[in-house]
Formats: sequence, structure tokens, C-alpha cells
Amino acid sequence: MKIYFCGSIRGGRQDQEMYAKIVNHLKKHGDVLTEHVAMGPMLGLKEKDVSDQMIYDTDTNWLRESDVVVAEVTTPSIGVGYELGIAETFKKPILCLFRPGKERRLSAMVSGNKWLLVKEYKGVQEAFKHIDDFLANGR
Ligand code: 6IA
Repeated sequence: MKIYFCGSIRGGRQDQEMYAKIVNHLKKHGDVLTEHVAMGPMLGLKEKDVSDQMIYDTDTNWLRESDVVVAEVTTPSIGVGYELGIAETFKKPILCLFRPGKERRLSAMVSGNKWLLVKEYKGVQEAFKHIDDFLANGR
């Protein structure tokens, strides 16, 4: 199974450690096409190593190729929102994981879209459970 993972990059890297845990878990289920999203600054590519056009072209091709999309949507990111829209036009099954917080509300364009399966979680184990249910039963 090819899994496309989405997480904020230019939108802010504060959840990067959570992305790394989620990607490690996703790797038990299949190939994660976008592991770099979860990488720390020392391990990942430097942004200047690739052009923005190359990033866009590669990512849209990977989205087309993917079997499922899993997005961590707690840190708002234009790129992640855009990827969700593209993935929907490709009719991919999509899971969005969100950690509610006092000053955080998920965009209505995500929470209000019935195509997306949106699951709230508090800790990482709860996120893993949502992923396992989604990949096994689509819900
Ligand atoms: O607007 P954002 O940058 O927060 O958008 C994040 C989303 O766009 C992620 O889910 C990625 O799939 C995609 N994306 C954004 N920047 C890159 C990128 N930069 N490489 C691949 N996909 C990207 C270069 C590598 C970076 C780790 C330094």
C-alpha cells in the first residue's frame, strides 16, 4: 500500500516530532511516499536543494499514485490544505488527524467536508488507533 502523509512544513514545524511518530507507525502498513515531511532538520533535505516547482510536481504525482492519504492537520498549512483538495479530486480515501486545543479550531473547509474522515486525538496511541481503523475498515 502506498501512503501519502501530509504535515505542515512552511506552515510551522512545531508538530514535527508527532509527524515522525505517525510516519513510523504508517510504515508498518505500507510505503510512506513522503517521509521527508516527518524528518528533523538534520536528517531531511534542505529546502534550497530542491526547487518549489520540483516539490509541487513530485508531490502531485505521488498523490496521484497513492492508495490512501493521511494528514496531520493540527498546525494549519496551506500546502496540506491544498494537498487535501487535490487528493479529493483524485478520489483518494483521506484521514485527517487533529489535536484540539484551547486556541485551535480546525478549518471548516476540512471539518465540514464529508469526503474527509476527520478524527480528533489527544495522545499518539489514540492517533495510531485511528490510523489502524482507517486502514483496516476505512473508518
Ligand atoms: O505549506 P506547507 O509547506 O506547510 O505544506 C506542507 C505540505 O506540502 C506537506 O504535506 C508536503 O507534502 C508538501 N511540501 C511542502 N514543502 C515540501 C518539500 N520541501 N518537499 C516535499 N514536499 C513538500 C523540501 C523538503 C523539506 C523537508 C525541507
